[in-house]
Amino acid sequence: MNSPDTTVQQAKREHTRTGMSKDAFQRDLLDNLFYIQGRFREVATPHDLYMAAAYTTRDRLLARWVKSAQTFKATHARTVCYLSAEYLLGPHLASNLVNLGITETARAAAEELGMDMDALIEEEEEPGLGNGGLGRLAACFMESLATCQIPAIGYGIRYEFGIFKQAIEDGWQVEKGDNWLRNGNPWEIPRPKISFAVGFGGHTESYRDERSQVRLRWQPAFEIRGVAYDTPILGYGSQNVNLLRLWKAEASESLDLQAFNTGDYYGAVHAKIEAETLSKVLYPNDEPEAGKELRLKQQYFLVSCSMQDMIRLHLNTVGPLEGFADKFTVQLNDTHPALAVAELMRLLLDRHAMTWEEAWGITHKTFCYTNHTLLPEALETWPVSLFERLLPRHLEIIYEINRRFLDEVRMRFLGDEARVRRMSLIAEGHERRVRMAHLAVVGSHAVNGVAKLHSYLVKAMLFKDFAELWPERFHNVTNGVTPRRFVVVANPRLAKLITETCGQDDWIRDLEQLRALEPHVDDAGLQGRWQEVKRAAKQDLAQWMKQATGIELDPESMFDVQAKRIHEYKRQHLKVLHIVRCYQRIKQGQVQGLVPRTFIFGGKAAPGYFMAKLIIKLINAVAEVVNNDPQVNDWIRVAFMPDFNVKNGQRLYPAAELSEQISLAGKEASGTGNMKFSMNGALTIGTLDGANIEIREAVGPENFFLFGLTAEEVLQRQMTGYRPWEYYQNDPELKSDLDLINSGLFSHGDTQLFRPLTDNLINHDPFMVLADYRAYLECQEQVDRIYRDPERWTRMSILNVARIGYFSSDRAIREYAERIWQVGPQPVLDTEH
Ligand code: T68
Repeated sequence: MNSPDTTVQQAKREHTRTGMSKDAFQRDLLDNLFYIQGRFREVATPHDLYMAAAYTTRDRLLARWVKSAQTFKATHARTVCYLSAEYLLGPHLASNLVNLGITETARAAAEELGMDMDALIEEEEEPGLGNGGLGRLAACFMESLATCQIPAIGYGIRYEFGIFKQAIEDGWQVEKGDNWLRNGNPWEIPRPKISFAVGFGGHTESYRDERSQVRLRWQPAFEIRGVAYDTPILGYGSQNVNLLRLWKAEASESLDLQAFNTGDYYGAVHAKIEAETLSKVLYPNDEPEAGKELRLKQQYFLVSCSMQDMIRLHLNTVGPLEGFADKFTVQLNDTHPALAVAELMRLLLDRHAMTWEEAWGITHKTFCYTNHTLLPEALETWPVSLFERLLPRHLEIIYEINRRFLDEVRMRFLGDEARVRRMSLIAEGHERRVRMAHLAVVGSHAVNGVAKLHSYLVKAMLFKDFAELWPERFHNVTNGVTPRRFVVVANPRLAKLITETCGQDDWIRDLEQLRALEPHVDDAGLQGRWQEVKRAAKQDLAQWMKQATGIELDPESMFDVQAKRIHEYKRQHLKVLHIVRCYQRIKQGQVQGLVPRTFIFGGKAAPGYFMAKLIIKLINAVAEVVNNDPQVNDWIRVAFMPDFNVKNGQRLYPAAELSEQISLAGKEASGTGNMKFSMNGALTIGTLDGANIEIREAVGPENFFLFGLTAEEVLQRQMTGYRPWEYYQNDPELKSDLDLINSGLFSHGDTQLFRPLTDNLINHDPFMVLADYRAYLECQEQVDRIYRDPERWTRMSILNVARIGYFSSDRAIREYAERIWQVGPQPVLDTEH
């Protein structure tokens, strides 16, 4: 037992690790440098200093974390479980300092020690455990859940390699491995004791239980283990800390023991390596699905560990599982974790001996599903044969869910067998496949899209049959992004200006308060400072770009940015056609009305997506010619920012003046970059797609550059037959732009290089680039006209920010909480201070 003395000492010591003063932070920084990194100031590397700063910050949030856990346990709080194969977190240090409210303290503490906090922040290698919007949304939601004081656990996979790093070599994308854990991860806490066995393969068998009932069970051929790694997620302006629990795959101990004991040393090591490959690497999206057995294994691994963990927590805190759906609500982030429906059924039926009706009642009350895409090629299906081999018990359960479900369909729609076939969880064909989206819809009590138009199309097209059967199940929750990371962390100058103008910083947790900017919109003082803030951000970006790519940006020119994954539906090539048009006009001396512009692109292409990679090459090819031609150089420049990730995004959003949101209407589910740019004062040029529509309504149509076909017009054109070659033949400028690309001018004389792209545009053009070309150019002329009037532009920019409050992820989370999850805030009290 501790003597009273040591307890007192311990308390003191704890206090030193949580103290929010500059002195405490400083002392602990040096302490951590010494005791964790084993270094002293004089020999510490920048990475040592970053680690010390990270641990010092982590110490300060652990107390809140423990208190949160205690509060949630004591109050039996209803908990949101977010199930997602991806979390695109971005660097932790700066954002945790902001959410702890100690950015300035930490900065001052470091400065006195001769350290530059910005340099330490730069040192952090971000966890890129996601592809793009979907993974970043999950990260924004975790932060907003904590800010809104809603108890939540995010479940995911601890990929050893996140999204690849992108280098540009000779204009082409080259993928490099993302070994983000190489130097250690100070933000996670391993929980070796929280681990679960996950089975694969084998067969199912029936047996009689103690009441002589015939039951089924699964005898897997092999098992691996999932071990929990926990990362605390801080809220802003609240004491609440939520948990991100990521699973790492390891060899099961029994397997270890067996193999080692029987003397098969190499066999045991091999099995270990094999097991660990399961959480090795994040799959890039958009690739053909064939043969991705490992991906299905990953999905099941995530789902099985997470559902077992929830059941463990429930049994430990609440007790009998009947009340499971009152304790937990589980959000499926797209269909990647949809297997959770079958896994919870299996656990309740086979392990906890429930009847089908009991188990289904709970399962159905537990799950909700968010859809993120309408693109047919992105809808997941898995071959039945693969299921049979890997997850035989789950296939049986899915068949039984389907049998009961289709009976319901038949009763409702007598004799409509076509409908039954369309709705079935199994697609019949030469290869039978499981439709994961149907499993998610049938297994959930709420289904939502991520912007108004998208949710409408989900109901009217994608899940039309389901919406006719269960209209009350379908919802819309328009996406949002966290202003902490995307304004306060990314753009501190703007944050400061907003706070000074509004007279308070409450806008950071209640983004609607940005409206307080509106009365000042015509204030010349504000306008001037607003322009200075943008100018400074442009200079920062120019400096970074010069050092990273050698390209010199002109901060005097308009920064026109398109940053997002490279995909044909997002139409980066439409932007390129605009650049080629500008180039030709300048070469022909038609510069009247033209405004100097810097075109900046950022984004990764899936490694197997040829056309997307060719678009990157085209951008860089055009950049090379444009940037090296003194005749056009003063007017336009083109830069491709390599390795667009969260960190680089934070450099881009503050510097952008024009945000390109130019997807073909009806294809972008929501978009979230559109919100990040607008929050940082960029004006949007965009189509009526995804959340663009709602952004335009919010900021006012007069403050948004609209062009292009509507989703409805797109459908009409497709039905009546779209003939892109007619545009090519009838629009001489369009023809000349495409011909110039094919002339070899941008490809050192190679007239074939870009043919796959131009031929596809002229002959097929599935995303109607040619149909929107003319409207886009005209709209860009309008952009130029307004940019030449800085006062007017600045006014529009301020209004964009003042009216963007709706697009905070806090608002989105409150909508989920009220309409979908039925959970309320559970404040964690600050008892210490
Ligand atoms: C995005 N989807 C939507 N998918 O495209 C975007 N896909 O409109 C929306 O704003 C965002 O989700 C958030 O709702 C994705 O990002 C993927 O990354 C993905 C990953 C794996 C497989 C399929």
